Amino acid sequence: MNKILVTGSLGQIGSELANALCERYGKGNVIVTDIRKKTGDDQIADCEHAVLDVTDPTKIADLVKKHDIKTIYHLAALLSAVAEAKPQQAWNVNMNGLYNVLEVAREFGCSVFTPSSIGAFGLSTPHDKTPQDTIQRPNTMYGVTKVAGELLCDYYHKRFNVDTRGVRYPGIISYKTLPGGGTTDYAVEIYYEAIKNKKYTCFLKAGVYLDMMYMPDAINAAINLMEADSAKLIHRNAFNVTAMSIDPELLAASIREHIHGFTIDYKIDPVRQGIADSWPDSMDDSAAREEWGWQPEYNLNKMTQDMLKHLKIKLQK
Ligand code: NAD
Ligand code: AKB
Repeated sequence: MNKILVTGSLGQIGSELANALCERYGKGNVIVTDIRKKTGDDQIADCEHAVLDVTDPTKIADLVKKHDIKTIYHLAALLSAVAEAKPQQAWNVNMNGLYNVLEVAREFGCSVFTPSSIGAFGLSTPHDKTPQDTIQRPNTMYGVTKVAGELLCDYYHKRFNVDTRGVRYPGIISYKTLPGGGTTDYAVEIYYEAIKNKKYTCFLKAGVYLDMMYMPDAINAAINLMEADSAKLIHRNAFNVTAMSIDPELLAASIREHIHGFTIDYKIDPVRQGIADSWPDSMDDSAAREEWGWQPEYNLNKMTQDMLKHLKIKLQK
């Protein structure tokens, strides 16, 4: 069995992906890493854990050599809102971190999964049914690093034959680990506040449609793409994938079906509103469906039922 390294594994996606990888491939075959040491509060798989800053190429190489790693799920990054607040650090972590991972992958023959994002698009991109191949001129540091990352991964595949793969994730909704500072975080916060206070003040406007996906689908997307037949992949590093296109009102309405009297009001954060306005309303993910059989399981209502069920247990309500 090839061994797997996960970077950024204490984050929203990493914490759940690490568990799924352990279940699928065995705990002994997964090494989880993050710049932070894990604490008792972290939802993280019971497998080997190491502290790893992805801006340190020597440490990445040491871990890959030590554990004979053959696959890297590279999740360490700063998300859109944090990246706008700290653009220099975002460039360093998102770009130099990725470059370091790709260089180690080239040297040691690893495959690499790297998520891109709806953030890789910009104002001049067609916003409805955003095509797989289209204009990408993002005006955020997060978006710049995501487009450059997609291109860098393509380059490492063509030039060095590194098996690089990736998806453009939409906003990911989950109940285990809180999101790390993105524009779509409202779609997670709203569930917590609905259970705790029966009301939520949203930082994005009503009517802002964005693609979203429930965590189990996001995890399946990563694993299924990495297991897909390489010969069938045309768009290796930047597959549009989506499960639903929703705005805060639609999300609130689906929660209201279960929590009667739930209300939403609005206090707009201009930075995150500006970012959301530049992103697609809905993506066309037909390339992912055709090339590796992408198919989400959760729509809005199925997700809301599951989120509320698990969060009520977590929040003891
Ligand atoms: P997150 O912010 O929840 O987690 C990122 C993790 O990276 C954190 O645990 C953090 O401690 C770690 N980290 C930060 N700097 C590091 C460094 N220098 N070295 C090592 N680790 C470092 O992010 P996430 O939501 O889990 O996102 C994972 C990936 O998926 C990112 O590339 C992100 O852009 C992408 N993505 C996420 C979403 C989403 O909605 N969550 C959507 C689209 C794309
Ligand atoms: C963010 O909002 O930054 C992320 C993303 C969609 O990339 N959730």
